[in-house]
Amino acid sequence: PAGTILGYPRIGRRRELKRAVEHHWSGTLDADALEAVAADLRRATRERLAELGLGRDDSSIPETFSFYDQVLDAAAAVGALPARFDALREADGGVGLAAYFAAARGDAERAPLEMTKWFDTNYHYLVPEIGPETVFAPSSDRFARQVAEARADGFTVRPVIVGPVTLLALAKSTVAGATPLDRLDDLLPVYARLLADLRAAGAEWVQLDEPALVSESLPVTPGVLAAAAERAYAVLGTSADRPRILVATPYAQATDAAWRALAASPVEALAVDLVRGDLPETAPGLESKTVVGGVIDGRNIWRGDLAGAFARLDSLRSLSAAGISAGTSTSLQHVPHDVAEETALDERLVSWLAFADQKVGQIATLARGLTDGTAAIDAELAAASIALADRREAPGVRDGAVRDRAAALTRTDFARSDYEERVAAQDAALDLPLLPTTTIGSFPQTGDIRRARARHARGESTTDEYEAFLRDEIARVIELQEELGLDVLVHGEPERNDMVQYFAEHLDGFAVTEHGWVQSYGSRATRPSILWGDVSRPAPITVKWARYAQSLTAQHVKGMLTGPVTILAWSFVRDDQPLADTARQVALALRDEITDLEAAGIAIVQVDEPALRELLPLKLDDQPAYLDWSVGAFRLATAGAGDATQVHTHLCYSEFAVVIDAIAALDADVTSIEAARSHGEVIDDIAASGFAHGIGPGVYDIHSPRVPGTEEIADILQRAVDAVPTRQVWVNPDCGLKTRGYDETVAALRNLVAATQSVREGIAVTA
Ligand code: THG
Ligand code: ZN
Repeated sequence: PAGTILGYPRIGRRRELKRAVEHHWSGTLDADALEAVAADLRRATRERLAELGLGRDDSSIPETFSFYDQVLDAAAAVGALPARFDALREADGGVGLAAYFAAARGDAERAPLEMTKWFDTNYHYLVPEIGPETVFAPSSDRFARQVAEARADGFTVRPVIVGPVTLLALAKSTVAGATPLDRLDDLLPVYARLLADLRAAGAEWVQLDEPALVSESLPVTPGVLAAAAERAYAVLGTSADRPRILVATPYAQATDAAWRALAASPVEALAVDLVRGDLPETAPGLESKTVVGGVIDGRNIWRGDLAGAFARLDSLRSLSAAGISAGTSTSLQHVPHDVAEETALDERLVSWLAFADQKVGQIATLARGLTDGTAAIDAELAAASIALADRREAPGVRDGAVRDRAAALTRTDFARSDYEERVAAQDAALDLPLLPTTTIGSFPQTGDIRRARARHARGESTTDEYEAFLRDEIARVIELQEELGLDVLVHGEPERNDMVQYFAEHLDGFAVTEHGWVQSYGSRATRPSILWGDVSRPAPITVKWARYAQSLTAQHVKGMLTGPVTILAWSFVRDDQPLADTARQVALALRDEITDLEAAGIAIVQVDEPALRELLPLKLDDQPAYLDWSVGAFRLATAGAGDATQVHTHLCYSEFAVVIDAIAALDADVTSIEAARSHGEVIDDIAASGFAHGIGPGVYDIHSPRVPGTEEIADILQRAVDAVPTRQVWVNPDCGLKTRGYDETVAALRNLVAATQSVREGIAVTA
């Protein structure tokens, strides 16, 4: 076909899948009923895609439904689940919903698979565990059943499966010293069987996603990955009774070695990301493959330059004798369903946007252009160009005052005084004990809080009533922390729906959607804001709540802000200027907020950057420039703070090695990090790096409802005190408490304070 998409959102236009899956988990919807909801959703998706212009019977409609995660789907299909889930398999050894969901979520006896970020996106996948003991065997006919289901409705769809190289490259080894890729030759026959089953079910094409082939940031080297791809596609390409194979390499450009391996392999088609990558100069074998040119961006929500996209596609024609297709750069799972749902958004903004359905329409247009010639799509190309020109000129997209301020910045705007001077000023101003205790910022978001916010949003309560509710909530949280004996308090953030959306709602240059949900993991989704114009702060954002909380206590209350990199990472960002420029604008708005917090009597300000690691580019060459601007944006946001103001930051991950220098370069006074799940090993990394500022290694894991014992916390804390000079060490949970219940939170914090007391006493005795 002349056009296709690499994948489509699967959560449903109204998050139907989330509701159904969560009902199933809570026992109010049985497996058959869940399957029926899923089948209806798939059916509606195929009909919609056909309506938008993809062909019903030419394999241009991808089948990318998933109950939870595409990596887990592939692992389940080949039987690669850890043995602890064996008891949940079906009588014939098949992986049904019970084993599938247990692997995703865990149960009373079994830990779930770990979850981690999918390349440089905000999607999270489940990490397969693979070792010498893993038995690969066909274990689910789910993919084939979906092909047959579509066929019964008159559709010939293209099933999409994570490819064997990527499945193994993303897995973690169950034994030290081995790598899952060692098992490739055992896995390939099972993939070959899977392909034959798909063919038998009626599939003419299959898409195998191999994004691992673009990454330079995986534990396996690009050379090893390319060799694996060569082997995998030599075997699968010559396997019996298979459908035609499309190999997709989204998220960046495949490495040269991987590209050569794929071009020379016997597969029929390659899908390339032409938004984040290009084609390499030479690729022997390419002329015999269909090339799906990924010119429509699967990662952003802009309508973009359609004429440019068509010209790029047209220029590929000479490359391939087998033909060119229009494609998306990645699956559309990273964008919301349909901009037509956004009835409250400004119309002019809407005219610049393309969500998944609009992008499918663009693909249909480009496909028609490829078959019928440019003249056939002139009107559509012109309309897109007019929208693009309108966006360039629209008020708010470029704000002279914002630009002048950014242009006038000098080196000194990015630097605070020497750390030792700040320490002296802060010691004098803050009067903190050794091993100060604190929390990361949010307290449990109870049903009451969510309901109060929803009522206010629907206009069912007045702003006065809502704010009175928030004041009560803050007073309760402050009193609780005083009673627990914590040293540095927080207001608990009851006024925030989400740590990014809250700021987006209060800054100029952002718009928020009503239905723009994007899957984050499993049944969970976020609604990224749209950063469309120059960013500025019309009024203080957090100051009122911080001042109120501080008025209730003699202890220090931290001001709580989200950092510029995280605000960008979790929003849809503009594509018409470098991210670095946008980051500076956000940083300047935050800088003003800090000045106002200081004036309101706030002595400690925390600027969270949980996403600093997330945006790290997949290509090594691109990483230094990224770290330079991202660290610069944080410094710009915080460097206006006086010496006596203590700047904290919080980062949510435990692989520090790659970014440790960047963390040090942030120049925060205190950094809290996730460390509980790696049992304090992170501490050793920190100590080895010579990190010299305050550090709060998370002493317990907030991602689990389990209440950690006092001794267990004391052990982790003692380990920190043994490794790092005691005066640097802070005591805190490893992330915000938003998702926890109050009972477990209070019990855990009580133990945290008791553990700190006992470690302090030990220090006093030996001193
Ligand atoms: N905020 C934003 N983006 C994020 C996170 C965040 N991306 C990375 C990480 N955190 C993702 N983690 C989660 C955790 C929970 C949920 C979503 C992403 C979640 N979502 C609710 C759901 O799907 O039911 C919806 C929340 C709502 O109603 O607003 O629970 O913290 N921006
Ligand atoms: Zn965190």
